[in-house]
Amino acid sequence: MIEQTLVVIKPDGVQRCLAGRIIQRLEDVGLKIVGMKMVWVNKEFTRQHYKEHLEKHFYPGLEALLTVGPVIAIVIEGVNAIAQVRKMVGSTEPKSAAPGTIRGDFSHVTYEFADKKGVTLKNLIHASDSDKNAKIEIKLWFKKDELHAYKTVHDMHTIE
Ligand code: IDP
Ligand code: MG
Repeated sequence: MIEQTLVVIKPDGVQRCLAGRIIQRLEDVGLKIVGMKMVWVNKEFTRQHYKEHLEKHFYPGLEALLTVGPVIAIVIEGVNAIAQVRKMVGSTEPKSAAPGTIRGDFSHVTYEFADKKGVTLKNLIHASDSDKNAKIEIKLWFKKDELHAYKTVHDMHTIE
């Protein structure tokens, strides 16, 4: 039940100076940051992270976006954290992401617009989509000693 999930604030989120507001939302629901760092990833790393999308038409744009500037990688822990964070992130396409979600509140572009311009959809944030992928992605982005176990004030109201 207590899960860990990987969140990456992509370069568009970092460059729009939305990192603080995005992290605030995750903290506000009582989720815990157990690892966090700023990294500027290269193409090889991006290929590993987005392995499942390598053959997709949007991959070149996705690689270009992820490597254009530093990202903030975060490991978030909490009850059903994987689904909880995906819910807060919202749908992949900003146009369809519900108001109240991170993508719905801070972005608005469409698949059609991105594909016509030959760029990737700028939707601010990545979040692991399954238990299996969360484990693989956390291992890819973080060393064991970069993750921390500690208590927050939320713990007594949620897990204890
Ligand atoms: P997710 O980020 O919601 O998990 P995925 O399907 O895993 O969505 O796609 C990874 C990223 O690739 C998306 O967040 C978005 O930035 C980009 N992307 C996905 N589909 C398209 C598309 O059809 N056109 C352009 N970019 C896309
Ligand atoms: Mg995905």
